[in-house]
Amino acid sequence: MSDAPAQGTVHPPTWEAHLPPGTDPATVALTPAANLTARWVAHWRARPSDVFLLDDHGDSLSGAELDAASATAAGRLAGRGLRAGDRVLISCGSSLELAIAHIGALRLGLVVIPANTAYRAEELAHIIGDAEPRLAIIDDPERAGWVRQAAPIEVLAPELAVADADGGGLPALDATTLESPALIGYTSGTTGRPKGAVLSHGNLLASVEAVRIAWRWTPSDRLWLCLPLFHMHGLGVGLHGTLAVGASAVISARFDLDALLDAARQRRATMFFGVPTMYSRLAAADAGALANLRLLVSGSAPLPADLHRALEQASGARVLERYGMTETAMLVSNPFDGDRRPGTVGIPLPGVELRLDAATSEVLVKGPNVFGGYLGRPDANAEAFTADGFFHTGDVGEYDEAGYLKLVARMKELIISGGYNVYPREVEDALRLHPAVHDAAVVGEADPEWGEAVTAYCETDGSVSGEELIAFVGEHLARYKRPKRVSIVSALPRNAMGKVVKASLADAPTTG
Ligand code: MLC
Ligand code: AMP
Repeated sequence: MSDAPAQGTVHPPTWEAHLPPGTDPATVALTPAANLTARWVAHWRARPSDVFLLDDHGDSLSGAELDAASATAAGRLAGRGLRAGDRVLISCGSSLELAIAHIGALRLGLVVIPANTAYRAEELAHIIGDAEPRLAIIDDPERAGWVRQAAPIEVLAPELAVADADGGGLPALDATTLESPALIGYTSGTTGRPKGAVLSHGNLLASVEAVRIAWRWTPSDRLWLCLPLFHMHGLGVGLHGTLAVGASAVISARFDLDALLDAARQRRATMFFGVPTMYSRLAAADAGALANLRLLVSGSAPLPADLHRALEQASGARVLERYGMTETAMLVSNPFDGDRRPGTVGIPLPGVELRLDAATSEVLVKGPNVFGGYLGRPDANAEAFTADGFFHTGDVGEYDEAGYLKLVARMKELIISGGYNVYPREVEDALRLHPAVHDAAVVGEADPEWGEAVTAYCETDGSVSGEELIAFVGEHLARYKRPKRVSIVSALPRNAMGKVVKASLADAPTTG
């Protein structure tokens, strides 16, 4: 008999494996405050002169400053008539002003809809039509114009911490409950047009408490936070986690190797969270600089096992890979103590129950971090959960010989390029809008820099080039969704039903 347990008989480690030695699991409380912002504010008031947020330009905010500035921002929003439960769209590059605006909105009880700054008019209009925000905070005039075209709502710049005439007095702050919605993250989930995943204060607090415990994140840590603050990784883990721990973060507007080296050496950063594309660039440049950091976390896309090993060889650091989603925040992580296994995402985080569907091996999850459902989508919600309340992730998993989870495939049609999600359907639809395109099929092909590169195969009337089609897609969709490669083919491979066979696309004859 083989020593390796057969798939299905492995009993994977449960979340207790993440606890510091000697911790009684019964004492772990994942929602130790009335809501998310109450948890943050308690740290600022306990240590008012400590620095909590910094930026690349040398500016910083102490606890007392963050408390006052976010209250002023909340007052500005209240002065515009916004009340707890109202929705606000925020689409801004990273800055201290953005952080203050976001925190102020949440303290007022508003529901924040973060939107990628790369989105173009049509992508923003879909979100605005679906979520009906009452106000938008945008840092760019072109995007502000697109928002106003989509709906007659007020658009403010992120600099809200300046009281104005309609400041509106002091609203009630930090007064929501754990059940109150806090964030609506747009994602296409398994299929279709992007849907708004509604996450409550309790969901977000439980997730950051779980990683605080699992990663031994302490107030003396300083995160170099260059991930954008409009997706779960940078916002829900990086910023919210820093604030919940009472730690500090250097907010950086972009991923830049020199800035990371500077942060590690001069700004006393102890942690870095990145997507695999960032780690691959670091490995090619100066991975040795990572040696100064206490913890390196990778997520949002698979970290290739050989890149994991190359980083260890160059820096001595063993990257900790974890797995999460917009709908669930953080789910599974390699352990802080113990083996970090390349090619796996690890063990369920505190509070997370996980099982693999017996028929499909789809990863199914349940826990206080898992969202309640998509906004206004009873149809999608009925399909998203099992009868006993487990969420269908759309990821296919298996356990390795130590019981660590490996993600081996996706049931959902999704391309992950540099940590950003691209849905083949939306790129195909954009390509089909071009008058010379008869039909198009889009897939993700393996790519050393982006992990997966958006790749298009188009049947055309012969009057358009691949370059022109790439530019055309960029007029309709965020630029990172543009195909990196376009092949003009004489015919897309189809099955007997006339459906495109995506697995055979690479063999389709091209027309030059
Ligand atoms: C930028 N470009 C991309 C791209 N990012 N193309 C494909 N995929 C991407 N991810 C293109 C731009 O359109 C531009 O093209 C050119 O690259 C340079 O743009 P840039 O902005 O200067 O790029 P750069 O700063 O190098 O961006 C690379 C990156 C960025 C890796 C830093 O993509 C990034 O921040 N990724 C992180 C995404 C993220 O936060 N994901 C978390 C999702 S939450 P042109 O032609 O216009 O010049 C989630 C849950 C979980 O998944 O588990 O965490
Ligand atoms: P998003 O919808 O942007 O939240 O992306 C979530 C998806 O990213 C998950 O369903 C996974 O497919 C993928 N993902 C996140 N972390 C990892 C990881 N460490 N390895 C592989 N895929 C990941």
